[in-house]
Amino acid sequence: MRTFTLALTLAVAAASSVLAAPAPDATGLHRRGAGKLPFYFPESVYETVNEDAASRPSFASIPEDQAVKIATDFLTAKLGITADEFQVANSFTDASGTTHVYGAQFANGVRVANHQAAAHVKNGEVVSYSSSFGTDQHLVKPHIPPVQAKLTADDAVAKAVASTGIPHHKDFTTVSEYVNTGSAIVYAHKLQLRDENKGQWVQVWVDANTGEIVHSADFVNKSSYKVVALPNTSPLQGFTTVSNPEDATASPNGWSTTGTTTKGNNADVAKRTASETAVTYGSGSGGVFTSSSAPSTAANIQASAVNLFYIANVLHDISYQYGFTEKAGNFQLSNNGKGGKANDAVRVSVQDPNGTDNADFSTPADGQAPLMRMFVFTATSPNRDGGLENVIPLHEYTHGISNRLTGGSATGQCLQTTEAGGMGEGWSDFVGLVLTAKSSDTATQARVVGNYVENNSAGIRSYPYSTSTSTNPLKYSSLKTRNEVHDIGEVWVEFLWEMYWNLVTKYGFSSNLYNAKSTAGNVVALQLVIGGMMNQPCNPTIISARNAILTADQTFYGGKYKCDIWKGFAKRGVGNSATTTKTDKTDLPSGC
Ligand SMILES: *[C@@H]1O[C@H](CO)[C@@H](O)[C@H](O)[C@H]1NC(C)=O
Ligand SMILES: *[C@@H]1O[C@H](CO)[C@@H](O)[C@H](O)[C@H]1NC(C)=O
Ligand SMILES: *[C@@H]1O[C@H](CO)[C@@H](O)[C@H](O)[C@H]1NC(C)=O
Ligand SMILES: [Ca+2]
Ligand SMILES: [Zn+2]
Repeated sequence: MRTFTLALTLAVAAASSVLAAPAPDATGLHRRGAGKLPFYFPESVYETVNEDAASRPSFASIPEDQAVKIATDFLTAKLGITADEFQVANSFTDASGTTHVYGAQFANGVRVANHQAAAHVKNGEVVSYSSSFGTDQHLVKPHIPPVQAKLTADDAVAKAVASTGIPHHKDFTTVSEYVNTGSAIVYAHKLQLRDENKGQWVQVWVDANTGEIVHSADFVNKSSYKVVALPNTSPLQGFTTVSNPEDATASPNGWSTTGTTTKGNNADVAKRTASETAVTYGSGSGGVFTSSSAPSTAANIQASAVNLFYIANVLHDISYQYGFTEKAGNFQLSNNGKGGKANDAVRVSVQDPNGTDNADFSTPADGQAPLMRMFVFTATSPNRDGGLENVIPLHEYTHGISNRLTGGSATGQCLQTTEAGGMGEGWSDFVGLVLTAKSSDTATQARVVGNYVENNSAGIRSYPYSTSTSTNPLKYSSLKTRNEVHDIGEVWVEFLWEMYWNLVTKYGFSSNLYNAKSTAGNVVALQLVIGGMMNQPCNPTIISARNAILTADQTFYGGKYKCDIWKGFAKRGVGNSATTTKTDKTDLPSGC
């Protein structure tokens, strides 16, 4: 395991700990829906028909097609429609033996989009049903207009794009449907609009005769989290409510499974027992933190759980853009059919009872869930919670990324030598720094980690990170006397930090880290570092890890940043003629 402040050398599947930092600005983090498009859905009814059938165990379950027939006969009779006015869209049988049958009303062979109905069959009997187009008592047969369109599907697309400003999502083929608008049934073209960068994805029904949008469905789930919003680092900068922070590509089903707890596809964040059994999840979108009360108060556990859920998910979503995907071995409960091994969402232990003044992260191979343990820090009174200083959980999660990417995700054993483990600590601090960087930062500014939990402006490393050699004098030869992984990591960060600033100075800074294709220096630096992890050998040395970054520059950018990388490393002694003996060499290769 790697820890945040201490050198723990626990065996097993390489755990790691540390500090980390926040993320992108509002543009990158805030996802919104598609505004106020029309939406109408008739009031739905739900009725239990047969409680006895529901509660009886299912003995010999009948074939599913037979259950579907029972459901369909029931619904058509109940709703007063003919067999060809109802079509089943999907059905399945659950573990209790109940067959769920879903469909919609059809008229003139065309689906009425918001006239849905379902029936649920167990032991050959309908146990309950629902519908959104009336019951036998009050079904009003609406006037159905003919299948007639003045506008083509392409016309409808053009009109919808023009009126919403959202591009057409061509993966979805336009179909014709009726839609109940509340005042009439309208014949419409159904199509999708999507802007991945803005997190917008809507389905709209365009009146096939007037071109007006008459109905819509927003596929983007709404959520909000009260957190220490990246790029802020700790509660000293306050809490902010971030809305819809999910990235639609990395987390197509959102972050929270139910929208009510800190449990989802990417992370499972809870207060746990010493044996790591989840006891209390964070809930809703709340988040309270008062520094005058102990971290263990319920409100503070809630604040920490929500913040940790946010950080774990942000880093999941950002690292995804740079290549830490399902196939590369990332941490997800379900991989949505995109390859890799699933069932390994990050488990986070909020205010873990088994330690203090630290944090750690254990990374088994792909397919086995890692564990991030966050401890309370005891330097202050009241104590402080490491889960609220963003660089700490960012640092920890990055141990997971570096362990899974180095040498392939199937191993979990490729950062085990002291030098490789030291770089593991370094990558974790580096990602923390990158995600908490602000556009106003400067190269020579002192960046510290752990200042909040320790209530010490110097932080917990031996020097602040900076390109100034007086603020931070570390160089390659410093490793002749540094043998502890965090001490080694500090030196590695300095090499990366010099490279980062060469790139930011020359190519600028973007506060949107979600666009990995950006040419901004900070985005390029993050891609080079994550790309380097994919290339480097199992248990790399500093020389081979640097060379793997140079290879990433070749593969991603055709070698464009070669000299910016070399100059960064050479300034701190890892120049062209440097060897594993750790003697400083500041020379550059020819062409730089
Ligand atoms: C929205 O949330 C619901 C319930 O949490 C989930 O079933 C659905 O898949 C989510 N959809 C998207 C697009 O995130
Ligand atoms: C966790 O704490 C329990 C008692 O609080 C102790 O027995 C156990 O050894 C600890 N485990 C670890 C991994 O520190
Ligand atoms: C942090 O340190 C300052 C001065 O060093 C001290 O006044 C303050 O009480 C400390 N805060 C906490 C929460 O311990
Ligand atoms: Ca996985
Ligand atoms: Zn660490």
